[in-house]
Order: sequence, then C-alpha cells, then structure tokens
Amino acid sequence: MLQLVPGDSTKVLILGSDGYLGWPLTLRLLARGHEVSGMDNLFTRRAVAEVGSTSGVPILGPEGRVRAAKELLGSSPTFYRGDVTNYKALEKVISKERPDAVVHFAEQRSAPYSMIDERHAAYTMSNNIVGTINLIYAVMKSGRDTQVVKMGTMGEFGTPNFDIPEAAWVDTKINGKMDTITVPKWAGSWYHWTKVHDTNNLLFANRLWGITSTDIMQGPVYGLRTTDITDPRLFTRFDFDGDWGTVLNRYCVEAVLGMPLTVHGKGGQVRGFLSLEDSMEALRLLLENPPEPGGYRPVNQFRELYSVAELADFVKDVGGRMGLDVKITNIKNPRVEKEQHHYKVESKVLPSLGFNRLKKNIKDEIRLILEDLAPYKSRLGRYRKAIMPRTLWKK
Ligand code: USQ
Repeated sequence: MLQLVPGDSTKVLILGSDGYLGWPLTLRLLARGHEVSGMDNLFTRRAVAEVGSTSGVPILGPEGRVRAAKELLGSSPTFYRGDVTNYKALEKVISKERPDAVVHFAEQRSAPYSMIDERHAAYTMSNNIVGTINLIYAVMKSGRDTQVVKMGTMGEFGTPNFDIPEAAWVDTKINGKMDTITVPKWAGSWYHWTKVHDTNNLLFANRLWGITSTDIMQGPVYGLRTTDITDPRLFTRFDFDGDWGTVLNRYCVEAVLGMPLTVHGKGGQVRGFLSLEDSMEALRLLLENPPEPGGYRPVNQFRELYSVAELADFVKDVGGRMGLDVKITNIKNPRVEKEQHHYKVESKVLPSLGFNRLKKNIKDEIRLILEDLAPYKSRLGRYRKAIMPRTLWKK
C-alpha cells in the first residue's frame, strides 16, 4: 500500500461520485493534487424526482461538473456512468484506473426511501449489499492492495445502553464463557441494516483475503458548502424533502420557507452530527493515512452529539437573529425509534490524525446555510409539498 507523505498524490476512484458527499470529495481530492476518477449511475437524481422533489440548489449534470472543475480548479476527474451492481462494468473501471483507494458511496442512502414498501426495501437491500460484494471481489481479483474506504453509518449501532466503541470486536461472556464477538448492532431501518450487512461482509473479506479497509460509521451530515465550493457551478446536491433530506438541512429549508421545524416526536433523539466540510476533511485524512496493509479500520465519524430538539432550537435562535420568524412543532414520529436514550460514542482514530480543530461553531454553519438558501427560496417553495414526511415505519 502506498503510504502518503504530505504533497504525495494518489489515485482515488469514488463510487457514487455524483452524490452529496461524492462530488465535494472529488473537489477536495483534486484540490489536494490527487488523481480522481468517479463512477455513478445517477440513481439519486432519479429517486429524488420519484418522490416529487429536487436538489434545493441547482446542480450541473456530470459532464458539466467535469468541465466546471477543469475551468475553476484547473483539474478534473474522469467520469464513468455506470452501476456498481454490474460486476463487469465495475471490474473494467477498476482494472483501467488501478486506484490506490476506492471510496464506496454508491449506495441507496435514505432510511425513509428504504421503508416506503417492499419494492424500495428490496431495491435498497440488493443495490447496497451486491455493490459492496462486487467491490470486494473486484479489489481481491485485481491482486493490488487497494484500500477500500466504505461509507457506513453510526446508525448501524442504533441507540444502545452501552457506550459505542470504535471497534469491530468486543470481548463478552455468553452462557458463562468468554468469547470475542462482533460489536452488537441494532439498526433502525432497512437502509441502516444494509450497512450492518456490508460491515459483516467487509470483515469477512478482510479475514479471508486481507482486503485493506476503512469502514466509516458516519452520523448525519449538514451544510452545502466546503472550502472548495467557491462557485455555484460547483454546488453539490442539497436534499430537504421528507425522504431524502437529513434533519438539520430540512430544518434550515423549513426556516427559510416560514414552515414550522418538524421535530419528530419528543426530539430527544441524539446523533453524532458533522458538517459537510468536516466530512470532507475526515475523509481526506483517512485517505491520506491508510491503515496497515491487510488492516480493517472502523472509524466513528462525527463532530458533536446533539438531540434533534436542540438543533431545532439552534435554527430558531440563528434564524430569529436573521429576521426569520421560526416556529418549532413536535410532529408524530413517522419512525420507530427511541426518543429519549443514552448515547455515548468513542472516537479515537480521527483525533489521532488531527481531526480536532473545530472549524466553525454549529450556529455559524447554520447561518451560512440559511444565507446560501435565501436566494433559492422560490425554488424551494415549489417543492413545499414534498417536505412533510410521508413514509411511515409502521404501516
Ligand atoms: N428527524 C427529525 N425531523 C426531521 C427529520 C429527521 O426529528 O425533519 C429525526 C429522525 O427521526 C432521526 C434523526 O432526526 O431521529 C436523524 O434523521 P435524519 O433523516 O437526519 O438521518 P437518518 O435517516 O438517520 O440518515 C442520515 C443519512 C444516512 C446516514 C445517517 C447517519 O440519510 O445516509 O447513514 O444519517 S445516522 O443517523 O447516524 O445513522
């Protein structure tokens, strides 16, 4: 495995390069001088349209993005339109690019979308699990020590009463005997379960063939800017509807549109949140500092823990100071989840790599999001109907 020193460049293939995280990571790595290629089947664009919504800020198509990167950053990625569940197509891209690392974002990433009905659940299961298995085989067969950087989720753990370790294995006593087992997981949607299954498959591939992997357990991400997104032509997608938007992004859109912020249930649900900029910085650090060859490295990726009620208060406070009349409502929770619970998470890997500088206060980030969204108020307003959650966990 190539060990990078500052200034070294490496070849990175991003699967899911057209998405919320995939595109800004492309920009971040290009700006760092890395050679970047991307593959995407553009599923998210179609699936968001399927639920009657669109990106809250306009985004270019994949070819336009390549041109904009070339013009504005001086370098651009190679883009392949393709589907990771098509093994031959994936293998072809990997054998052509010969990447040092493959970042895998090419999964259906919405919990509500996976809960719509049996068709959406089955799509999520097959797309996510088959894509990861294909990647494992393509990397194994390439015979090269390519780091697999896999986007998992903090939601794999659920909300247990124990402190969540940053580890794959844990010692425990069962029926009076000690053994080492994988850390217990209890996911809260079909989508989140696919990530648990992926983790098991990655661990097994690591044991079998020594596939080097970083398995990222990331919390919900918010924001629409990074330091590389300096021009609207470089915008990444920004989802806000009931199926595709994450909580803080949704609150910001609701505040801009004068709708009450939709806290699900009591609002005591705590998660590990991070901004888009933090997510990019964490991914860059993990790519530039790979694990030992043959290593499996689980990473808990978040910045700070907040409850969803606290986040609503922050948006109300910041929005109020910007002259917005922000109201909060506790709506009936469409999900089956604990609304008051213990939540403590271990995080050692990212701090050990230098991820400890709090770049911005969360309220400053909220202000930036509200400012960035203001010019798109009428565009957002056209999709107002898609904002309230429509997908219920209990049918
Ligand atoms: N929530 C609200 N109001 C809303 C939307 C959500 O109170 O308007 C609550 C949800 O009930 C939940 C929490 O906010 O308790 C988080 O929901 P979310 O929609 O922001 O995030 P989630 O569905 O968990 O999924 C998102 C990403 C997913 C990623 C995950 C990380 O879509 O891809 O894996 O965050 S985590 O939540 O840590 O599992």
